[in-house]
Amino acid sequence: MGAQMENWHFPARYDQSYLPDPDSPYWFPHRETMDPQERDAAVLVRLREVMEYAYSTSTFYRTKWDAAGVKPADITSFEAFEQVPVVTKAEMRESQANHPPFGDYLCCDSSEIHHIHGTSGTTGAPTAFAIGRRDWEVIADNHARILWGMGVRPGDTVFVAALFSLYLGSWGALAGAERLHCRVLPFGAGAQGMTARAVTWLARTKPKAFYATPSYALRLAEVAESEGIDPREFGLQVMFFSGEPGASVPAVRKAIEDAFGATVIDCGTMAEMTPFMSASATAGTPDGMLLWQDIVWHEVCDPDSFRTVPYGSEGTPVYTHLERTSQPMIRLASNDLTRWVLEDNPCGRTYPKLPDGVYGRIDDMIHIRGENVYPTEVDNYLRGVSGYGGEHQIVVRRTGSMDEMIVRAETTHPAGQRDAFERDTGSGLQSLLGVRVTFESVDANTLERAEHKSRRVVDEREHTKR
Ligand code: 8LQ
Repeated sequence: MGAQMENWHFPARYDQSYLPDPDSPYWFPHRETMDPQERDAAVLVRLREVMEYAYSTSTFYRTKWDAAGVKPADITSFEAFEQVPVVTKAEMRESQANHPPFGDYLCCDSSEIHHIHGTSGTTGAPTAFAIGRRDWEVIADNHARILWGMGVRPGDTVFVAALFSLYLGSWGALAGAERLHCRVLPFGAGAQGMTARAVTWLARTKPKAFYATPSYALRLAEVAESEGIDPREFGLQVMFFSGEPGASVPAVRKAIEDAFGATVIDCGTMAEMTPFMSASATAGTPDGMLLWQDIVWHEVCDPDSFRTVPYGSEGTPVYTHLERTSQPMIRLASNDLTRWVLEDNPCGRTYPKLPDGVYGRIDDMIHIRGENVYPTEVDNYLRGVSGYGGEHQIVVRRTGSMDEMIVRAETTHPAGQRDAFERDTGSGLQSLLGVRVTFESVDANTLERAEHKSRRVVDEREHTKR
């Protein structure tokens, strides 16, 4: 069974010169279209191998699993695998504080490390990611394969418009596009005046594919339009996004499609999980995200028990590397929210799918007066309102003993003519969310635009507690 799966080895080995038949929609036809139960059976054997590797090479996993009474050799069923305790970000931070800089879950020799990346550290101590040289090649292969699935082909120009620094998104997209023998334009993002220059370069090079965060694509469209350039003139065909919800938020997706005239593809798990594109839509199944289960094992779990929920249900993604030998993540808890299904995909791949993408983080969900509000719901709603100026902010504060939610949105309506907009949008939001909303409008182009991931929620209740 495993033997038929193309290049199915641990540690992974891929022929660096391989390219599929140009007419094939699949990079690895068998792996991508095989009976999912057969694939899962091969993955189960692999999970044991990865766990044996991690147990024998890292104190972190040995200590954690010994304490939980888990032995890699006992993982003979998915039920057994679901008993493996999840890894949390807090544990990784602690491991790195005690064993700097990479933690005691670094499973390869430090001479093997090829790239160091990390979290930005804006919300706490940064975490360092160490990626081995061989792992980097394998990541590039995986991403090339997924890009092929999106319809990107050798010789296509791929424009990468995300930060080239600690952030793994841009580097991972670059590695995949290079392995696919594309022409890559590693443009970057984030420097002064860079968005206007991106407009010039896009108009000049007319790339086929484009990678960024969804909020940055909307920002770019605004800048192009302010310079009198229709973003459709860039001729982009495939725009793939990761880093935050957006590409699967219907109104955001439509805004990007309308602005650029391109197919929007959602992808991305977590930086720790690089190859992070293992959850990704395809040209033939452009909506939602497919879970490429032979690259990373994706589970959608109950957030308390961390047992998988049935297909059709909501839960939190838990991820396991099947090919990483440096810092392999085995049951990494994401704290995100999603829903998964297993149904026939138009592209013919037999992977499960997240039909609505990843729609929020458990800790970003606003709990207010007994209701749960997803910031993406507000975004989706506002984008459908005529006269919306393109950006907004959600402020949650405590006044006396009551929590109050203020939504401040930009509008293109001139001052003095906003009453109907404010009244209708405020009451529309209120009935959608089921909580009282104080709605305010401000001039268009006055709220800050994200050059990277957007941060629209200001929860002032956190500050009052301190
Ligand atoms: N996150 C990332 N991708 C997302 C998506 N497509 N939809 C919804 N939320 C998404 C390097 C890649 O871009 C992955 C990445 O952004 O890694 P980070 O910086 O570690 O952030 C991971 C978090 O971004 C996830 O847990 C999601 O909340 C969000």
